[in-house]
Amino acid sequence: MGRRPLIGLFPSYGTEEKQQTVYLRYVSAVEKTGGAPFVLPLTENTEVLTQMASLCDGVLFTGGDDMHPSLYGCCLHEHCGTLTPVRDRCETKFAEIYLKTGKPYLGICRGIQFLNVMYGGTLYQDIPAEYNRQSVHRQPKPYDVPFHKVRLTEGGRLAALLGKTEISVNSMHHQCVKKLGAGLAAEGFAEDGVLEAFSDPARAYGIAVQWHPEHLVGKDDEASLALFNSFVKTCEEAKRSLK
Ligand SMILES: [Mn+2]
Repeated sequence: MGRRPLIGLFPSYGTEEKQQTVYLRYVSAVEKTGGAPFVLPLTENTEVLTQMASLCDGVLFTGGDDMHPSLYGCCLHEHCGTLTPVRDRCETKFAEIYLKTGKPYLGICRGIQFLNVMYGGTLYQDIPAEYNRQSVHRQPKPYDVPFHKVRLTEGGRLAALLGKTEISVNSMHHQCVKKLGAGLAAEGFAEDGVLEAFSDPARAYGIAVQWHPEHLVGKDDEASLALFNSFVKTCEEAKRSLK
């Protein structure tokens, strides 16, 4: 058996103990679909980040705290959530290096918001306060059950990948994409118009979603498995073509 593709997981930052953490659901989902997950370091060291970027066959930009709105040119809204500037700085610096390699990525929750900002997009800092007071995108526990529908863009990358134009997803976010970043393609919207997925058509694999497929992979949810499977498979192919 060949070496599994190495999938870098970007971690969250714990302010109290200055620790980095990753939910094991991400680890399990990558493992289950054929990848070898490893946690990237929270550092701003360019040399280390460059080495890490070249080591990765793919990167999973994980969920987490809100980004500081100054990163997309906005003032802090009173309903913006918890901020972790350490993660913002390290992740931005890493992504600037990694995205230039053209290698695959998958973004989840904060991941879609973060990547959108990296492409020059902006965010609603709080959906009820800034987008629509009636919109509910924070479901109660349990999180491994669908909460709302997502209509996928017909003829889009994600619709082709999943073989359908509508899926049911979970939802644990209070921010979302406002202005879509340059060169990105909208891949799906909730019924209230909230953007739930995009892709970068210039990349072998660049997909980001607002929901949490890693919660549903364990329950063998078809669309969540297809998302992780296709990501890891493209990382495997990209790895071979670069060697
Ligand atoms: Mn949602």
